[in-house]
Amino acid sequence: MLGVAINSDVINGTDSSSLNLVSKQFNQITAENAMKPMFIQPKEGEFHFEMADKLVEFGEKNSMFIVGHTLIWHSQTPDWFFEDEEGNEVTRDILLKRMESHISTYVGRYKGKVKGWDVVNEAVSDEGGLRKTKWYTIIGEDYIQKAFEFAYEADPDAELYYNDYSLDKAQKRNDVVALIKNLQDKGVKISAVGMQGHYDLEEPAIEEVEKSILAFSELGVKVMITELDVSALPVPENFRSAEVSVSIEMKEKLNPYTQGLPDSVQNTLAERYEDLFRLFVKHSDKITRVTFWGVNDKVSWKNNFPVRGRTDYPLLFDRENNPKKAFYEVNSIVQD
Ligand code: 9MR
Repeated sequence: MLGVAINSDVINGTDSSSLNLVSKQFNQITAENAMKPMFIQPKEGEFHFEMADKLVEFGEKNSMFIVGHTLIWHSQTPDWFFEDEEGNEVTRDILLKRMESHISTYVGRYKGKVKGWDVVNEAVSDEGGLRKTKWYTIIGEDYIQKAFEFAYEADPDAELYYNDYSLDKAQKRNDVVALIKNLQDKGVKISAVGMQGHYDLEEPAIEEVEKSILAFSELGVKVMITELDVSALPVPENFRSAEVSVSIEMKEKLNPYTQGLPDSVQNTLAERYEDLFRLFVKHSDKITRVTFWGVNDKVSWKNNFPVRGRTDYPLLFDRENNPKKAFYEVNSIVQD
């Protein structure tokens, strides 16, 4: 399966060119933002399903595999989950009830329609061990297990995923292997690990991505590349995960292609995509899908991360939705 994350303009149909392209080129969709907790349940008990309904309707109409992103995450989750009316932290029991209610209402609504869920997103910290999110500090480390159990109860047939970035790094890879084993030991259903795949022209090394594909699939779960993009821009020094602020002078150096991508870099990008897809095809018995994080270069989040306001070229389609060299490269590999 080849998938893509779509933003609200695509879901609404206001970006009809992208909508059209998505229906022709992809057979799986994920909402880039619209199905995150802050949009689904901005206030306790107030569910907003309009956008998710539209996405599901579009996906079903086009026979696409629909993925729900995401149920439990530290980001884009409203504070009310964790606080009482006075703003004090709630107890474990209350937070578990809120988690259950969010998951059962949401997953229950799309039972049989949303075929796979990013149940827990980015629970492992870059420094090692579990990230100390509010979910973790209030509920305890079994919050992950609980989230998977609630999702399973709401739709036993849905695929249930753990999704994270930098999974090519040895420490995170090992932490996620331990996390999955732990869930499996407890009898929790987990179908696949999502390796997000926010890459650049140099990192990560293909061998490191391969090690992770092998390590996860050895656990008996499937692997998915869930948020693929390849930044064509210089990476700020000592940055690879957090947002950085830079001086104006520095920003010019870090934003060299405002007038268009030189052919040489276009070729390098296509080669990088070629290397990645050769790896994915080599392991097609383990990898169930590859999903791009955005339809085209114009709407990619990479234009604003890790430095705001740059002109990046991370996807297969350019700012006018025309296929780039990387598109033809990927296409020829997946068609083979
Ligand atoms: O692409 C999304 C961007 O529009 C949002 O501003 C951002 C907010 O955190 O989330 C982006 O998507 C993220 C995804 O949901 C989870 N993995 C990392 C993605 C890039 O930040």
